[in-house]
Amino acid sequence: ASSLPIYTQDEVTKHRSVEEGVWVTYKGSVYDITEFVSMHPGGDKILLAAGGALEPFWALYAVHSQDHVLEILSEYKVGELSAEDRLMQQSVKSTDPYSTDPERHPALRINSLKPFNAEPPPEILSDNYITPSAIFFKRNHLPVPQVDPKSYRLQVEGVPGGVSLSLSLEELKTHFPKHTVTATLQCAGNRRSEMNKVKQVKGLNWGIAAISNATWSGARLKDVLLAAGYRSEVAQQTSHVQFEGLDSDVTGTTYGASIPLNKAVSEEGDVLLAYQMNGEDLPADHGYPVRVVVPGTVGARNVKWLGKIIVSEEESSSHWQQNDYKGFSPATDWDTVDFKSAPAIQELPIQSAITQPVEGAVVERSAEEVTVKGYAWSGGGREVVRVDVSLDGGRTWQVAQLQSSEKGQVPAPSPPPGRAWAWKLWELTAPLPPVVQELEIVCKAVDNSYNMQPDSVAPIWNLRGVLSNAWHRVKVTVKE
Ligand code: HEM
Ligand code: MTE
Ligand code: MO
Repeated sequence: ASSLPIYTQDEVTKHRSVEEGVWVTYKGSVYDITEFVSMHPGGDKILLAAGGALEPFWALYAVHSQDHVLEILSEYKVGELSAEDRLMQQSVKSTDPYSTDPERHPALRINSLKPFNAEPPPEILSDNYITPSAIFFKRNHLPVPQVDPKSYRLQVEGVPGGVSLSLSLEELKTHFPKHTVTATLQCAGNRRSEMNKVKQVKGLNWGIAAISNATWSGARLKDVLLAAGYRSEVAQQTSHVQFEGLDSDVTGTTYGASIPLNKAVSEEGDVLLAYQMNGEDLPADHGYPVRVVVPGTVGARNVKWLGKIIVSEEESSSHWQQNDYKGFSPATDWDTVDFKSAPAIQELPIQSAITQPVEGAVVERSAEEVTVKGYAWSGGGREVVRVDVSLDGGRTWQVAQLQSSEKGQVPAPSPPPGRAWAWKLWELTAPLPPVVQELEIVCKAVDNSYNMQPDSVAPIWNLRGVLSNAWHRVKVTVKE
């Protein structure tokens, strides 16, 4: 039993500012966190909980479900909540904002449950040229919003000299030609775990599968902007197209991002307001009913659950456009970083990775051969033209076979120049090198601008762990 005083909820509620003191409750205890407010790593969002319970906020920001957070909290305990008020709290039990998230495929490897972030096992990834939606990597910053397709409206604003539009799902589907694009999406944080091994970075510890490939169908963004009165003579070519999602946090802040207007209106840009993925309605996790697909561009700009499109002279002011998804020097740390000093990531660099065999696998000497598989992709519509594979840590190389459609199907014709939006899967079957007990398998890809991957990760390390695209290395044992 604690000898600390007992407080009523009314007394706690009086402490909601730094001047009056900031009190909160957690599991029936009372905390005076006034001193901690200025030290909080999450900034002054902490004040949202002032005078009330932490639980609903911590349910939204799962970063708090760690022992070290509870240890910090325990230092500020000043009392217990009265039994009556405790009962009250239990009856209005915090509703979990993630309780309406959809069911997910059990094969996914979960990086974080709330919000939901998961990637498929790599060996499944390379089994399908078109990634089945159920195992397509999922990257959510917030709870999945529930959108009623009947009342859904897509707002379009800010077209210079044009008009605002408010389109129903039906109108988007019937007033604009349907266009289909096969495009690979990759998160800027794909392969972050390899950077983490060099030195700790901040972010989800993605393996090599925060990348997937799908066919997307919808209206061209260009056509919708034209319908809103877009004319190239009037538009500022330096403008941006901002996208707002319908997913939001407790403060009502929505997910947002932007792309350059040039990409949005380009005949060759293939930017879609997609309502279908792999021939079906978009799944809830991938943006139902409408998402932006910006081929060749980092995942973060492919805004899901799209609510609003705004043409503007400014980039999106969203946290994810301004203070995240940017690259820095290995010399930059959290004390010196100035997010304004770097451009937002748009097109991604050349990338490839080995999906089979996986690290630590055993190959039998008696098999005489080893088959290596993987994916390769480059941003900005640049086509992968070659993948080199080494079985001896990069001393000697062999050229892998590239696959640009589902196995057994007629190979897709080469994409028009600058519009290679989809990855290539690749494969190499080679004789096992004699004598060795271990293979260090390495891959590296080349795109049609002859961009190549850097050979190691340390020189491209950055504090946020983005743009991790060094040669991929996998060690396997050869069993005699
Ligand atoms: C992050 C403590 C209340 C929002 C953190 C972290 C700590 C912390 C230690 C860093 C965790 C890590 O990265 O390992 C606390 C304590 C609280 C509190 C002790 C109460 C006494 C809140 C509340 C909110 C909030 C009420 C929101 C309404 C956040 C956010 C971050 C964060 C958004 C992530 C910041 C980032 O990484 O960008 N908090 N927190 N916190 N907190 Fe809190
Ligand atoms: N759109 C909204 N509205 N909310 C989000 O959290 N995440 C972005 C992007 N679009 C996100 C979003 C990020 S960082 C990525 S990598 C892709 O969606 C992931 O798309 P996927 O979940 O369909 O794979
Ligand atoms: Mo992402």
